[in-house]
Amino acid sequence: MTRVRAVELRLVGLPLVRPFRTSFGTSTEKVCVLARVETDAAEGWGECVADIEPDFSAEFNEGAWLVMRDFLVPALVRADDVTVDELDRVFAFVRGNQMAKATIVDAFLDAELRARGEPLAAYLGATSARVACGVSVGITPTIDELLAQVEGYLEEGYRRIKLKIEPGLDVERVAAVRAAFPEIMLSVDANAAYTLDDADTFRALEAYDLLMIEQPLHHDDLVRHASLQRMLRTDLCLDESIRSAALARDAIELGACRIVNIKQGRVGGALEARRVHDVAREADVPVWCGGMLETGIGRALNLALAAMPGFTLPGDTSGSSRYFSEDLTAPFVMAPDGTMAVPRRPGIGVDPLPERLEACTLRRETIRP
Ligand code: NPG
Repeated sequence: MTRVRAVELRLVGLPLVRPFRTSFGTSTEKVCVLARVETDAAEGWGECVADIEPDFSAEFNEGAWLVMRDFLVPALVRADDVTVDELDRVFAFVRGNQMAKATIVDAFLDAELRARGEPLAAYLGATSARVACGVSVGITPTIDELLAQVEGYLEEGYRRIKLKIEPGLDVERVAAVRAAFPEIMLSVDANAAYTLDDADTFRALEAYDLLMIEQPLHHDDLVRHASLQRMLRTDLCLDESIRSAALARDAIELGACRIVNIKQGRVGGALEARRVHDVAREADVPVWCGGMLETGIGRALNLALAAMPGFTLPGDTSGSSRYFSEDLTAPFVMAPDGTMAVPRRPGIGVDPLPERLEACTLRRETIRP
Protein backbone atom coordinates (compact mmCIF):
# COMPACT_ATOMS: atom_id res chain seq x y z
CA MET A 1 0.00 0.00 0.00
CA THR A 2 1.28 3.41 -0.91
CA ARG A 3 0.35 6.87 0.27
CA VAL A 4 0.85 9.79 -2.12
CA ARG A 5 2.39 12.90 -0.60
CA ALA A 6 2.44 15.15 -3.62
CA VAL A 7 2.21 15.17 -7.39
CA GLU A 8 4.18 17.70 -9.39
CA LEU A 9 3.14 18.50 -12.94
CA ARG A 10 5.58 20.15 -15.32
CA LEU A 11 5.13 21.34 -18.86
CA VAL A 12 8.46 20.90 -20.65
CA GLY A 13 9.64 21.95 -24.10
CA LEU A 14 12.59 20.63 -26.14
CA PRO A 15 13.48 21.55 -29.72
CA LEU A 16 13.47 18.66 -32.22
CA VAL A 17 16.62 18.14 -34.27
CA ARG A 18 14.54 18.32 -37.46
CA PRO A 19 10.91 19.16 -38.17
CA PHE A 20 8.68 16.06 -38.11
CA ARG A 21 5.89 16.18 -40.70
CA THR A 22 2.99 13.72 -40.72
CA SER A 23 -0.31 13.71 -42.61
CA PHE A 24 -1.82 15.77 -39.75
CA GLY A 25 0.83 18.44 -39.25
CA THR A 26 4.43 19.45 -38.63
CA SER A 27 6.17 19.52 -35.23
CA THR A 28 9.35 21.48 -34.59
CA GLU A 29 9.43 21.05 -30.84
CA LYS A 30 8.44 18.46 -28.30
CA VAL A 31 6.16 19.94 -25.63
CA CYS A 32 4.68 17.57 -23.05
CA VAL A 33 3.53 17.21 -19.46
CA LEU A 34 5.62 15.26 -16.96
CA ALA A 35 4.24 14.04 -13.65
CA ARG A 36 6.37 13.30 -10.62
CA VAL A 37 4.51 11.29 -7.99
CA GLU A 38 5.99 11.44 -4.52
CA THR A 39 4.93 8.68 -2.12
CA ASP A 40 6.06 8.00 1.41
CA ALA A 41 8.50 5.44 -0.01
CA ALA A 42 9.83 6.82 -3.33
CA GLU A 43 9.20 9.11 -6.27
CA GLY A 44 8.23 8.12 -9.80
CA TRP A 45 7.98 9.75 -13.21
CA GLY A 46 5.39 9.66 -15.97
CA GLU A 47 5.42 11.36 -19.36
CA CYS A 48 2.19 12.33 -21.09
CA VAL A 49 2.19 11.53 -24.83
CA ALA A 50 -0.35 14.22 -25.70
CA ASP A 51 0.85 17.02 -27.96
CA ILE A 52 0.20 20.75 -28.25
CA GLU A 53 -2.88 20.30 -30.44
CA PRO A 54 -5.65 17.66 -30.40
CA ASP A 55 -4.64 16.30 -33.82
CA PHE A 56 -3.26 12.79 -33.34
CA SER A 57 -5.92 12.16 -30.69
CA ALA A 58 -8.61 14.14 -28.89
CA GLU A 59 -6.23 14.78 -26.00
CA PHE A 60 -3.79 17.69 -25.89
CA ASN A 61 -1.36 19.10 -23.34
CA GLU A 62 -3.48 21.78 -21.71
CA GLY A 63 -6.50 19.50 -21.50
CA ALA A 64 -4.45 16.62 -20.10
CA TRP A 65 -2.95 19.01 -17.53
CA LEU A 66 -6.43 19.98 -16.28
CA VAL A 67 -7.67 16.39 -16.24
CA MET A 68 -4.68 15.40 -14.12
CA ARG A 69 -4.71 18.44 -11.85
CA ASP A 70 -8.47 18.66 -11.24
CA PHE A 71 -9.62 15.03 -11.41
CA LEU A 72 -7.01 12.27 -11.46
CA VAL A 73 -4.54 13.60 -8.90
CA PRO A 74 -7.23 14.60 -6.36
CA ALA A 75 -8.78 11.13 -6.75
CA LEU A 76 -5.40 9.48 -6.25
CA VAL A 77 -4.67 11.55 -3.18
CA ARG A 78 -8.15 10.88 -1.75
CA ALA A 79 -7.79 7.15 -2.35
CA ASP A 80 -5.13 7.25 0.36
CA ASP A 81 -3.58 3.77 0.58
CA VAL A 82 -3.69 2.26 -2.93
CA THR A 83 -1.74 -0.09 -5.15
CA VAL A 84 -1.26 0.43 -8.88
CA ASP A 85 -3.71 -2.40 -9.68
CA GLU A 86 -6.49 -0.38 -8.07
CA LEU A 87 -5.94 2.74 -10.18
CA ASP A 88 -8.27 1.60 -12.99
CA ARG A 89 -11.07 1.61 -10.45
CA VAL A 90 -9.97 4.88 -8.83
CA PHE A 91 -9.91 6.63 -12.23
CA ALA A 92 -12.99 4.94 -13.72
CA PHE A 93 -15.16 8.01 -13.07
CA VAL A 94 -13.17 9.89 -15.75
CA ARG A 95 -14.24 8.88 -19.25
CA GLY A 96 -11.53 8.41 -21.87
CA ASN A 97 -8.49 10.64 -21.36
CA GLN A 98 -6.17 7.66 -21.62
CA MET A 99 -3.07 9.80 -22.12
CA ALA A 100 -3.68 11.76 -18.92
CA LYS A 101 -4.47 8.54 -17.03
CA ALA A 102 -1.36 6.85 -18.41
CA THR A 103 0.84 9.65 -17.07
CA ILE A 104 -0.35 9.23 -13.50
CA VAL A 105 -0.57 5.43 -13.61
CA ASP A 106 2.97 5.18 -15.00
CA ALA A 107 4.40 7.66 -12.48
CA PHE A 108 2.70 5.84 -9.61
CA LEU A 109 3.89 2.46 -10.92
CA ASP A 110 7.43 3.82 -11.23
CA ALA A 111 7.34 4.99 -7.60
CA GLU A 112 5.95 1.64 -6.44
CA LEU A 113 8.62 -0.33 -8.30
CA ARG A 114 11.44 1.94 -7.12
CA ALA A 115 10.24 1.51 -3.56
CA ARG A 116 10.66 -2.25 -3.82
CA GLY A 117 13.74 -2.16 -6.06
CA GLU A 118 12.13 -3.88 -9.05
CA PRO A 119 12.88 -2.89 -12.67
CA LEU A 120 9.81 -2.20 -14.82
CA ALA A 121 10.90 -4.69 -17.48
CA ALA A 122 10.98 -7.51 -14.91
CA TYR A 123 7.60 -6.47 -13.53
CA LEU A 124 6.06 -6.57 -17.03
CA GLY A 125 7.47 -10.01 -17.74
CA ALA A 126 10.00 -8.83 -20.29
CA THR A 127 12.24 -11.51 -21.74
CA SER A 128 14.85 -9.54 -23.72
CA ALA A 129 17.76 -7.43 -22.51
CA ARG A 130 17.95 -5.51 -25.83
CA VAL A 131 15.28 -4.46 -28.31
CA ALA A 132 15.41 -3.99 -32.08
CA CYS A 133 14.97 -0.38 -33.19
CA GLY A 134 13.19 1.10 -36.17
CA VAL A 135 12.82 4.72 -37.17
CA SER A 136 9.89 6.77 -38.39
CA VAL A 137 10.77 9.15 -41.23
CA GLY A 138 8.60 12.23 -41.59
CA ILE A 139 7.29 13.57 -44.90
CA THR A 140 10.16 15.46 -46.53
CA PRO A 141 9.98 18.38 -48.99
CA THR A 142 11.60 16.28 -51.76
CA ILE A 143 12.25 12.65 -52.64
CA ASP A 144 16.01 13.31 -52.68
CA GLU A 145 15.83 14.50 -49.11
CA LEU A 146 13.81 11.43 -48.16
CA LEU A 147 16.40 9.13 -49.71
CA ALA A 148 19.21 10.97 -47.91
CA GLN A 149 17.44 10.67 -44.54
CA VAL A 150 16.70 6.98 -45.05
CA GLU A 151 20.30 6.33 -46.04
CA GLY A 152 21.57 8.13 -42.95
CA TYR A 153 19.31 6.12 -40.63
CA LEU A 154 20.32 2.84 -42.31
CA GLU A 155 23.98 3.74 -41.84
CA GLU A 156 23.29 4.27 -38.14
CA GLY A 157 21.92 0.72 -38.01
CA TYR A 158 18.13 1.12 -37.83
CA ARG A 159 16.50 -2.19 -38.65
CA ARG A 160 13.19 -0.96 -40.03
CA ILE A 161 12.28 2.20 -41.87
CA LYS A 162 8.75 3.58 -41.61
CA LEU A 163 7.72 6.29 -44.06
CA LYS A 164 5.00 8.77 -43.24
CA ILE A 165 2.64 9.10 -46.19
CA GLU A 166 -0.36 11.21 -47.14
CA PRO A 167 -2.53 11.34 -50.26
CA GLY A 168 -0.35 12.40 -53.20
CA LEU A 169 2.92 11.77 -51.32
CA ASP A 170 2.78 8.01 -51.23
CA VAL A 171 3.35 5.52 -54.07
CA GLU A 172 6.09 7.47 -55.85
CA ARG A 173 8.02 7.94 -52.61
CA VAL A 174 7.70 4.33 -51.53
CA ALA A 175 8.81 3.24 -55.02
CA ALA A 176 11.88 5.48 -54.83
CA VAL A 177 12.91 4.20 -51.40
CA ARG A 178 12.31 0.58 -52.37
CA ALA A 179 14.34 1.01 -55.60
CA ALA A 180 17.25 2.52 -53.67
CA PHE A 181 17.12 -0.04 -50.82
CA PRO A 182 15.67 -3.31 -52.19
CA GLU A 183 16.34 -5.42 -49.10
CA ILE A 184 15.25 -3.28 -46.15
CA MET A 185 12.33 -3.83 -43.82
CA LEU A 186 10.01 -1.02 -44.96
CA SER A 187 6.57 0.10 -43.80
CA VAL A 188 4.29 3.12 -44.25
CA ASP A 189 2.12 5.08 -41.83
CA ALA A 190 -0.83 7.12 -43.10
CA ASN A 191 -2.08 8.46 -39.75
CA ALA A 192 -5.70 8.00 -40.85
CA ALA A 193 -5.41 10.24 -43.93
CA TYR A 194 -7.21 8.03 -46.47
CA THR A 195 -10.66 6.59 -47.18
CA LEU A 196 -11.81 3.41 -48.88
CA ASP A 197 -12.03 5.43 -52.11
CA ASP A 198 -8.23 5.32 -52.07
CA ALA A 199 -8.15 1.52 -52.32
CA ASP A 200 -6.24 1.79 -55.63
CA THR A 201 -3.41 3.59 -53.87
CA PHE A 202 -3.11 0.74 -51.38
CA ARG A 203 -3.25 -1.83 -54.19
CA ALA A 204 -0.42 0.05 -55.90
CA LEU A 205 1.61 -0.06 -52.68
CA GLU A 206 1.42 -3.85 -52.69
CA ALA A 207 4.18 -3.94 -55.30
CA TYR A 208 6.80 -2.75 -52.77
CA ASP A 209 6.90 -5.62 -50.30
CA LEU A 210 5.84 -3.53 -47.32
CA LEU A 211 6.00 -5.02 -43.86
CA MET A 212 2.72 -3.25 -43.10
CA ILE A 213 0.46 -0.31 -43.88
CA GLU A 214 -0.27 1.50 -40.63
CA GLN A 215 -3.57 3.23 -39.82
CA PRO A 216 -4.72 4.00 -43.36
CA LEU A 217 -8.31 5.00 -42.47
CA HIS A 218 -10.25 6.98 -39.88
CA HIS A 219 -9.31 6.30 -36.26
CA ASP A 220 -12.81 5.15 -35.29
CA ASP A 221 -13.46 2.95 -38.30
CA LEU A 222 -12.66 -0.69 -37.58
CA VAL A 223 -15.29 -1.91 -40.06
CA ARG A 224 -13.73 -0.25 -43.12
CA HIS A 225 -10.26 -1.28 -42.03
CA ALA A 226 -11.58 -4.84 -42.10
CA SER A 227 -12.92 -4.29 -45.63
CA LEU A 228 -9.60 -2.88 -46.76
CA GLN A 229 -7.66 -5.71 -45.13
CA ARG A 230 -9.76 -8.22 -47.09
CA MET A 231 -8.73 -6.48 -50.34
CA LEU A 232 -4.99 -6.55 -49.60
CA ARG A 233 -2.23 -9.10 -49.19
CA THR A 234 -0.16 -6.57 -47.23
CA ASP A 235 -0.82 -6.61 -43.48
CA LEU A 236 -2.62 -3.63 -41.99
CA CYS A 237 -1.48 -2.37 -38.60
CA LEU A 238 -3.65 -0.22 -36.34
CA ASP A 239 -2.38 2.56 -34.11
CA GLU A 240 -4.85 5.41 -33.45
CA SER A 241 -7.79 2.94 -33.45
CA ILE A 242 -6.39 0.91 -30.54
CA ARG A 243 -7.24 2.82 -27.37
CA SER A 244 -7.73 -0.19 -25.07
CA ALA A 245 -7.26 -3.93 -24.87
CA ALA A 246 -11.00 -4.33 -25.60
CA LEU A 247 -10.64 -2.40 -28.87
CA ALA A 248 -7.58 -4.44 -29.75
CA ARG A 249 -9.66 -7.59 -29.31
CA ASP A 250 -12.46 -6.14 -31.48
CA ALA A 251 -10.02 -5.12 -34.20
CA ILE A 252 -8.41 -8.54 -34.30
CA GLU A 253 -11.75 -10.40 -34.27
CA LEU A 254 -13.10 -8.21 -37.07
CA GLY A 255 -9.98 -8.75 -39.17
CA ALA A 256 -9.35 -4.99 -39.19
CA CYS A 257 -5.59 -5.53 -38.81
CA ARG A 258 -3.00 -8.29 -38.60
CA ILE A 259 -0.45 -6.30 -36.61
CA VAL A 260 -0.91 -3.97 -33.62
CA ASN A 261 1.13 -0.89 -32.71
CA ILE A 262 1.17 -0.56 -28.92
CA LYS A 263 1.60 2.90 -27.48
CA GLN A 264 1.18 2.69 -23.76
CA GLY A 265 0.15 6.34 -23.49
CA ARG A 266 -2.67 5.91 -26.01
CA VAL A 267 -4.20 2.99 -24.08
CA GLY A 268 -3.98 4.38 -20.53
CA GLY A 269 -0.57 3.26 -19.33
CA ALA A 270 1.83 0.37 -19.03
CA LEU A 271 -0.65 -2.01 -17.38
CA GLU A 272 -3.27 -1.67 -20.13
CA ALA A 273 -0.46 -1.89 -22.71
CA ARG A 274 0.46 -5.24 -21.21
CA ARG A 275 -3.17 -6.34 -21.60
CA VAL A 276 -3.12 -5.29 -25.28
CA HIS A 277 0.06 -7.34 -25.68
CA ASP A 278 -1.63 -10.34 -24.06
CA VAL A 279 -4.76 -10.09 -26.25
CA ALA A 280 -2.64 -9.90 -29.40
CA ARG A 281 -0.33 -12.68 -28.35
CA GLU A 282 -3.22 -15.02 -27.66
CA ALA A 283 -4.46 -14.35 -31.20
CA ASP A 284 -0.96 -14.77 -32.67
CA VAL A 285 -0.91 -11.16 -33.81
CA PRO A 286 2.55 -9.55 -33.72
CA VAL A 287 2.90 -6.25 -31.88
CA TRP A 288 5.52 -3.54 -31.84
CA CYS A 289 6.15 -0.50 -29.71
CA GLY A 290 5.06 2.81 -31.19
CA GLY A 291 6.65 6.12 -30.34
CA MET A 292 5.39 9.63 -29.71
CA LEU A 293 8.72 11.46 -29.85
CA GLU A 294 9.14 10.75 -26.13
CA THR A 295 11.88 12.22 -23.98
CA GLY A 296 14.09 9.79 -22.08
CA ILE A 297 11.38 9.34 -19.42
CA GLY A 298 8.82 7.90 -21.84
CA ARG A 299 11.52 6.20 -23.90
CA ALA A 300 12.73 4.19 -20.88
CA LEU A 301 9.19 2.90 -20.33
CA ASN A 302 8.79 2.04 -24.04
CA LEU A 303 11.99 0.00 -23.98
CA ALA A 304 10.76 -2.06 -21.02
CA LEU A 305 7.47 -2.76 -22.82
CA ALA A 306 9.19 -3.59 -26.10
CA ALA A 307 11.21 -6.26 -24.28
CA MET A 308 8.05 -8.35 -23.70
CA PRO A 309 7.87 -11.56 -25.75
CA GLY A 310 5.02 -10.57 -28.10
CA PHE A 311 6.96 -7.55 -29.41
CA THR A 312 8.42 -9.38 -32.38
CA LEU A 313 8.83 -6.44 -34.78
CA PRO A 314 11.24 -3.49 -34.43
CA GLY A 315 9.59 -0.52 -32.67
CA ASP A 316 9.72 3.24 -33.06
CA THR A 317 12.20 3.07 -30.20
CA SER A 318 14.88 5.23 -31.76
CA GLY A 319 17.94 6.68 -30.05
CA SER A 320 17.64 10.09 -28.34
CA SER A 321 19.73 11.69 -31.12
CA ARG A 322 16.97 11.01 -33.67
CA TYR A 323 14.84 13.56 -31.79
CA PHE A 324 16.91 15.83 -29.55
CA SER A 325 20.39 17.30 -29.46
CA GLU A 326 20.04 17.11 -25.66
CA ASP A 327 17.49 14.82 -23.98
CA LEU A 328 15.99 15.28 -20.49
CA THR A 329 17.78 12.14 -19.27
CA ALA A 330 21.16 10.67 -20.13
CA PRO A 331 20.79 9.94 -23.86
CA PHE A 332 19.58 6.57 -25.13
CA VAL A 333 22.13 5.36 -27.64
CA MET A 334 21.44 2.70 -30.24
CA ALA A 335 24.25 0.21 -30.92
CA PRO A 336 25.48 -0.11 -34.53
CA ASP A 337 23.58 -3.42 -34.77
CA GLY A 338 20.31 -1.50 -34.42
CA THR A 339 19.46 -2.58 -30.87
CA MET A 340 19.12 -0.69 -27.63
CA ALA A 341 19.58 -1.88 -24.05
CA VAL A 342 16.54 -2.10 -21.80
CA PRO A 343 17.06 -0.11 -18.58
CA ARG A 344 17.94 -2.40 -15.67
CA ARG A 345 17.63 -0.18 -12.63
CA PRO A 346 14.43 -0.17 -10.50
CA GLY A 347 11.27 1.36 -11.97
CA ILE A 348 11.76 2.96 -15.39
CA GLY A 349 15.46 3.00 -14.53
CA VAL A 350 16.26 6.59 -15.47
CA ASP A 351 15.92 10.06 -13.95
CA PRO A 352 15.77 13.46 -15.56
CA LEU A 353 19.02 15.43 -15.35
CA PRO A 354 18.11 18.15 -12.80
CA GLU A 355 19.67 21.10 -14.64
CA ARG A 356 18.37 20.03 -18.01
CA LEU A 357 14.90 19.53 -16.55
CA GLU A 358 14.88 23.04 -15.08
CA ALA A 359 16.10 24.54 -18.33
CA CYS A 360 13.28 22.84 -20.28
CA THR A 361 10.49 23.59 -17.79
CA LEU A 362 7.85 26.01 -19.05
CA ARG A 363 5.48 25.73 -16.07
CA ARG A 364 5.07 23.69 -12.91
CA GLU A 365 2.48 23.11 -10.24
CA THR A 366 2.42 20.87 -7.17
CA ILE A 367 -0.75 19.25 -5.88
CA ARG A 368 -0.76 18.08 -2.26
CA PRO A 369 -3.42 16.38 -0.13
O1 NPG B 1 9.91 7.71 -33.10
O2 NPG B 1 8.68 8.50 -31.49
C1 NPG B 1 8.91 8.31 -32.69
C2 NPG B 1 7.94 8.83 -33.69
C3 NPG B 1 7.14 7.71 -34.26
O3 NPG B 1 5.91 8.25 -36.19
C4 NPG B 1 5.96 8.25 -34.99
N1 NPG B 1 5.02 8.74 -34.24
O4 NPG B 1 1.86 8.61 -35.75
O5 NPG B 1 3.01 7.18 -34.69
C5 NPG B 1 2.85 8.32 -35.06
C6 NPG B 1 3.86 9.38 -34.75
C7 NPG B 1 3.45 10.45 -33.80
C8 NPG B 1 4.39 11.22 -33.19
C9 NPG B 1 2.14 10.68 -33.49
C10 NPG B 1 4.05 12.22 -32.29
C11 NPG B 1 1.80 11.69 -32.61
C12 NPG B 1 2.75 12.45 -32.00
